[in-house]
Amino acid sequence: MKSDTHSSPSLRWDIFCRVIDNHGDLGVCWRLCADLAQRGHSVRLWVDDASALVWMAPQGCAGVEVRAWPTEAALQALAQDAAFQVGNVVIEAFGCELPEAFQTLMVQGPPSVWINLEYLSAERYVARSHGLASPVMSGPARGMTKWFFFPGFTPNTGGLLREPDLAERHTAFDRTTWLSALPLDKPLAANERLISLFCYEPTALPELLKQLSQADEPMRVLVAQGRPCAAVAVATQALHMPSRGTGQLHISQLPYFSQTEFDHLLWACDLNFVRGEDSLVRALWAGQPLVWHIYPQDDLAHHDKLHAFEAALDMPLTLRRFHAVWNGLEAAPLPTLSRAALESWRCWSRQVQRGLQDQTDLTTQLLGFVAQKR
Ligand code: TRH
Repeated sequence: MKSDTHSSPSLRWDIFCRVIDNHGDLGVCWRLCADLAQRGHSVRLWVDDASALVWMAPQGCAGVEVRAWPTEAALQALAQDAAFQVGNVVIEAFGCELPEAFQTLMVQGPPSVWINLEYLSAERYVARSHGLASPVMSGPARGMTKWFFFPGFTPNTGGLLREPDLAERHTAFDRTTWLSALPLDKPLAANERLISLFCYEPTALPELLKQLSQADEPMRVLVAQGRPCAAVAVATQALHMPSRGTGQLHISQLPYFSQTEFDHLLWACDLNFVRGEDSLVRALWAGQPLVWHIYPQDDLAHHDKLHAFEAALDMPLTLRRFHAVWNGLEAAPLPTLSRAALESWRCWSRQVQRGLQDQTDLTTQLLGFVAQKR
């Protein structure tokens, strides 16, 4: 059987994912699984905590089978199961180590292409390391080769996840109808500026809410479920502000959305605060102004990562300043979200969206890479 859009053979994939924290590890893996399945491949997703799929992908996806991270006993049973075959491609996402007993199954079966899918970064090492071989030196798979696959923002990297029908769906999106069906505590008014908020706990959050309450037009902040809702509750309390906002600001909590609906949120808003990895990419595809709360690392490695992103995408200075404060790199006051700033960020976002759309998406690149290595 041939896969639909890219005339590569339909393959069987085993994708392994460990949820470290938050939702990005599973979020990225699920998008990849669904994209592969839509292109005619069959995918097993092995994950140690699939609980978030209840809201992220409530309908599941034909062609994707979700399996619990295999225990030793489960792998022994698979070894006895004559019908079980390791996939043509095995992906360990974000350096999660494959169980040794699964490696043994790989050694015993027909050869699989073994890929380590890495985190997204715009740093220079990404282009240098993308596609490199990593010989396995120990364990049951000693002598085999893993391949590094690095997502990225330039043609010499693995690119970004982007489903073949994404632009078409975006163009057909009916913002007004979608917004009118949102389950909100207070209906939206036509003149409200819409801001989605998906973040960790930025120190500048109270300042942002205060600034929005004093804006010269109505502002609606749509707060994503989970940590963002908790962070906003703490911030409003610290400000002695009603939990629903004050002045020009109205704060509405959102339910957990599916990934598809989360995309719609980003398409519908005038400004998107996003975080981590997957929501950043989706905000780039939305083409609306965005502010990125980068995943903070103890060794402050995220500072370089943020600067590399800003440089790679030639971010305007005003937006870089906002990012520096929002991400806690500078203790300066949070710059004002003026109309002029938002307009210039919108022009930049559109330009970036167009530029990135011209590049080959991650799944297409991955299929090409696998075809070379088989
Ligand atoms: O949740 P994140 O912060 O994820 C991470 C993790 O911290 C991970 O360990 C780290 O490695 C990575 O960032 C860099 O942010 P991210 O990546 O945007 O993932 C969120 C996912 O949740 C994304 O797929 C979108 C999805 N989502 C929904 O589908 N519906 C929702 O309502 C919300 C709020 C998110």
